Amino acid sequence: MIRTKSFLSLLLLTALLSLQLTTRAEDGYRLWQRYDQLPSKNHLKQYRQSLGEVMVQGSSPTLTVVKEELQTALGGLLGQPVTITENSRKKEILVAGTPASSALIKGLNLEADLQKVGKEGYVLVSKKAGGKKYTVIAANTDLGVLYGSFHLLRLLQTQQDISNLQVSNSPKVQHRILNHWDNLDRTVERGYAGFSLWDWHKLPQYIDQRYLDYARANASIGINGTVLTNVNANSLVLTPDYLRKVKALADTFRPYGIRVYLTARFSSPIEIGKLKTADPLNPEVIAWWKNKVDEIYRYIPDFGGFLVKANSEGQPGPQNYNRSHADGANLLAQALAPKGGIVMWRAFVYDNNVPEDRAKQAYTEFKPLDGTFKQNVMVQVKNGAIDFQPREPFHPLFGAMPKTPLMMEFQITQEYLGQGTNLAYLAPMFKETLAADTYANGKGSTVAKVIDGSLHNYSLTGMAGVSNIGNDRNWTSHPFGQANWYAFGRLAWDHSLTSEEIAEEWIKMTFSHDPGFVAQVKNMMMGSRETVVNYMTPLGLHHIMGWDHHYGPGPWIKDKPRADWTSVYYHRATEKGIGFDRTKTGSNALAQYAPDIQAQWGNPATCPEEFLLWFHHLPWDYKTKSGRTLWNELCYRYSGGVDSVRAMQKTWNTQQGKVDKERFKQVQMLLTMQEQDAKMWRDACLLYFQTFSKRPIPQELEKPANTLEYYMSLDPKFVPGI
Ligand code: GCV
Repeated sequence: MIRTKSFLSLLLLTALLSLQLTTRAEDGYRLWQRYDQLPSKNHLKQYRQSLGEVMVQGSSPTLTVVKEELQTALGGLLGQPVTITENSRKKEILVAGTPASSALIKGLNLEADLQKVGKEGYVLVSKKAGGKKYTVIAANTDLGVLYGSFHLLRLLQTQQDISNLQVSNSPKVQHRILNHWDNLDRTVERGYAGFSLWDWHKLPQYIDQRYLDYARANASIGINGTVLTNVNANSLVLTPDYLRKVKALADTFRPYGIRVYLTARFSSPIEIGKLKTADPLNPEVIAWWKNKVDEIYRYIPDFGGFLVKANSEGQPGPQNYNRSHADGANLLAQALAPKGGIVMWRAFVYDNNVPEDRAKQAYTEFKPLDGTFKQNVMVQVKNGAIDFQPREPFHPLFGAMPKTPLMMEFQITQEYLGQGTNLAYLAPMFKETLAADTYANGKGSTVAKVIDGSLHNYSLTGMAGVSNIGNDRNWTSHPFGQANWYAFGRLAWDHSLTSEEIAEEWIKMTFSHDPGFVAQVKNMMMGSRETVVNYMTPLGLHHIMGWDHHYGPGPWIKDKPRADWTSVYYHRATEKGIGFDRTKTGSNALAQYAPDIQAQWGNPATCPEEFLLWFHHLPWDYKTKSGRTLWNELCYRYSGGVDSVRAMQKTWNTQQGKVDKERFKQVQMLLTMQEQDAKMWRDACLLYFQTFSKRPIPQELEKPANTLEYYMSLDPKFVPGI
């Protein structure tokens, strides 16, 4: 009896111990690539039957990645070991490869399908041949096979039927690139998720596992390039010591199809080349860049090229020598062209000394240069004309450069949307810009068509996203920040995907398949960006955030060294009204848009309300669409923003038990912070604007918790990301 009892306790102890070992704390490191066993028995049955064995013929570094990923992922998702083989006797198998690497694929007659998908595309098909049933991942290149493998895994991770596959897929833009604003000392400008991933000190010898997982995650969403360094650039990265480190990263990323790019500081010939000038037309400067580029390619034969911020916010550039942006870009393009490299020249330029509305300056500068850039130059344009505000109308340059490939620059990191603490799902914001109609070639000339090259037949196309990734264990600080990295990659590959589909995929892969959870969390995500707009900058307000660190409200910011870095420059509130008049009676920035848009946006009655105060200065008693006065509407929008955060809190709280307790708690705490932030924005902005409007906050709305003086006295120290 005693023996049986102790045997049973031993059993219990062993069971508990093994449970403890297997239920490790969920830290978010695995992103959307969790690969835990799928919950649906029916799907498991189907997948186990058709994918139990994987046949990958041929070998290359990329095919090795394919084999490893399929083995790990299928093993996890199917909950059983999966064999990777070159030959199989099984009746149903998964086969992956190119006609060149695999005799089996070659024999399946997929040429016609493959012709349509180009270098990076792939087909996923179910095929019967020789008495066998194949699930096929076929592509023209090994990289296409990798992308196809990730597509198939996504279908499994979201539990789709794969019994009759007929997928043909290829990216809509060529260059899908993350921009890291990472400094060599590992701080990250506008980064809220810890320090830089790049451990320069330990490179090139030490290859952190993170680099590989970073590459896997990026490849899984189709990202094929990474700019490693900050656009506020340091020329040191172009010296041999650093190039050896860059080479180590490039070698690590290569099998995943990710090319490495660097930011080029325009004054590098002086700083590290000991020349007296960086004038782009000077023969010594031209020779210096050519030699530098040759040197880089000796380290990194597939180096992608340069991203450049010039003559903007203190960065040096061609204008220091009375040369144009085209002269500067072409200097680098000429050096890179023989090697196949590109230049991404940023259009984010504005000058405090130019007495023109900041919103107009990039267009004024670049429009006359259309058609003067070399063939391997893309001009990289932010989604809006100011600076990644929670909402901006699309940048007027998108309708104005038919002869110059324009590359989109989105900001994934939430510099102006609550940084690392606020939940804001950005796909709806990205989509809003992409769907905007420029009318460049008549109705239907969307920004998406400009970017994918179909409107103007660009030979180069691209989309960049300023990264939100750091060395925080979960990569993005806020667990929902991962969704923005994911959404950027998915949209860069295919801008026609909807925000809803992307959210749904991401939730299932990252959190849970529970239908109630998926529906509620998707709903919460879909409204989250609008919520942030409402409690920060409703009705077209913009650039009214805290000084320098940009966290929290600061509509009172004035009297700084640069007028265009203050808030009063943008909201222009007086006792009479509020808003920036950008119509004919004001700065006339509107004239940079097509006539159809001017007609619509130029009249407050037809201007979309979300851009009202972006384009118009209106009296406090102006009647808005709701029938309320402008002042009351502003109060309602700010209050509505806070209410929506509270609604998100409620939704999340009802999900307890449906996700692991670690991430549940993290999101819960962050939503508490977000509610406080939202209240602070509402109270500070309404109290400040009230000093001009001199009108009461409507009776029925919650009143500010503190005085304006209190909010103005807040001065948070050491906010990350500066
Ligand atoms: C990298 C804004 C940010 C800067 C950033 C700049 C840019 O001004 O606040 O931190 O600098 O945009 O995009 O170059």
